[in-house]
Amino acid sequence: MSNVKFQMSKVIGVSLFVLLLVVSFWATKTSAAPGEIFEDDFETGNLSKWTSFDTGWTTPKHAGTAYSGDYKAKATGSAEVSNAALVKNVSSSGYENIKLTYWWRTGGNWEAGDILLVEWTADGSTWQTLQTISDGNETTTYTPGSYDLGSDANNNNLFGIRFVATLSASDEVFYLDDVKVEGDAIGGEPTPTPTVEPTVTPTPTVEPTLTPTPTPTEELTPTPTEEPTPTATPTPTPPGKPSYWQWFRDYMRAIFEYQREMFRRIWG
Ligand SMILES: [Ca+2]
Ligand SMILES: [Ca+2]
Ligand SMILES: [Ca+2]
Repeated sequence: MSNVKFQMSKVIGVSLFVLLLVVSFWATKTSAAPGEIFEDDFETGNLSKWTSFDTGWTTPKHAGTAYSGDYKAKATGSAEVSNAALVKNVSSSGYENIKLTYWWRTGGNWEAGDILLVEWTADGSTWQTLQTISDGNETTTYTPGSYDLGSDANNNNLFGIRFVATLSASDEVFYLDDVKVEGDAIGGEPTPTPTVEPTVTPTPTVEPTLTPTPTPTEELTPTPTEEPTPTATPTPTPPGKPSYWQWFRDYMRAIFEYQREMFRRIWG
């Protein structure tokens, strides 16, 4: 019994230890993404994270046409959708090696003049093109876009990105999901590393607290159960046989004495 208890507490101790390891590993993973300057997976169901967006840009819910989750940004063609921009001005101050990533696909048959431009700015007004999607580049498979921007993008509070659509008909669409702007913190990445280590170090505190507890339970439980059981067996003393009556009397007395002794031991 007590050995089982001891084994149980060992198991609990080990699982707590493993849990702590997992938690601290998870903490490492989450804090290890320090360079995120901007991200939108559009799961808010709106474009509120963006600086501005022109007519044609929406976030309809439909998991089948999203890259992640249920939502993506969508540009739907119409007569008004000419240079329709989805813009994000975001300061990259404190970061270098700026990188823009996103996932995109198209819908419908684009023609000459249907176009989508992916651009970025270092001064807030001059835009440089990173990618041009036009007639012939249509794909219904989500495709990654990934661009390392120049040093002008570093540590810059005028930094911005935009997606500009010119699509003439309602069946000509562009889907955008999981947009991310990342960079390296200027002056190294010491910030995530110390946060990890303290979380791991407290783990030994679990082991000592658990190991001493089973020892007293082992000693105490068996002691009371052992004592009464053996004492009952030795007492019965069979009587001798002088004459018949004498023997009978002695025999009855012996039984009586035996019972009295037994009662005394059990109840009193
Ligand atoms: Ca999404
Ligand atoms: Ca086409
Ligand atoms: Ca068209």
